[in-house]
Amino acid sequence: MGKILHFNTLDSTNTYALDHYDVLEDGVLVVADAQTGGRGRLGRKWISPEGNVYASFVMKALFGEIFSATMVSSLAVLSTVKEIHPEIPAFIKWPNDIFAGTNKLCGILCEGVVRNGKLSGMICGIGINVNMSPDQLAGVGQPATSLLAETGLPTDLELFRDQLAVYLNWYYVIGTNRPEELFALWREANSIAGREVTLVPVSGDPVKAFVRDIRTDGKLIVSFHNGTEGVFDCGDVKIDL
Ligand code: BT5
Repeated sequence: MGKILHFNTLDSTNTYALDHYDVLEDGVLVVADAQTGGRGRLGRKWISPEGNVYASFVMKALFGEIFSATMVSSLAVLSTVKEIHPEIPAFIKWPNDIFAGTNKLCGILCEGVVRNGKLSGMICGIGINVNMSPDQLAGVGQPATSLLAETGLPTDLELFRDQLAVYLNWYYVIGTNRPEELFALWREANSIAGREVTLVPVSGDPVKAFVRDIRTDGKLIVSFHNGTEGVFDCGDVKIDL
């Protein structure tokens, strides 16, 4: 079973884990019942009321590409959701989300820890909407869902966090021993290869493309409608249905 360090409220579990990295054990999961300053990517906010899972996984071993840390986290979330609620149509939505259907269920923010000018480890922050009500979800600002909204049933947070910690350590061990196997599992769980998508870069206009494959560093190999090819790694993707 994975080790868990529990708090009632933190500003952000990622900030706590980054600030206390040197004294935290490898493989520990820092969890909070609520966050007052939950963070997304690129300075965005993560809405963090009580009732959900907010967790940061401490990885001191580096393996494969940097993106491997995100692979560990997204596979662990997907396995936990599928084990507790197999009926939910959850999937990994490139690059760092778990979706159910067309709605965001979970966001992941992996941050590097630098010591003496070198990457020393990774902190992977995971926010999963568990018992968030439809009213609360409406305030998120983009299509979002929760385990409660999907199933109509409340989920035991402690059970979910315990299972998540087990799966995180499970995929962490696979990644450190056999990074190519971790990548194969992640690639398979990712529904994006072979799909028509709209690439939404961080700056610039959205553009339609076909995803040919995913590289081991997590970047997408795409072809555009004018016949050219490219690599996409910076921004979001909308899957064209
Ligand atoms: C993410 O960012 O999806 C990464 C979120 C990581 C949150 C975890 S919670 C534990 C740990 N501690 C932290 O402080 N952070 C991590 P991004 O792809 O940038 O998505 C952010 C966008 O998602 C926001 O701009 C909103 O549109 C939307 N959003 C905010 N809160 C949400 C929620 N609870 N559920 C679904 N979408 C949300």
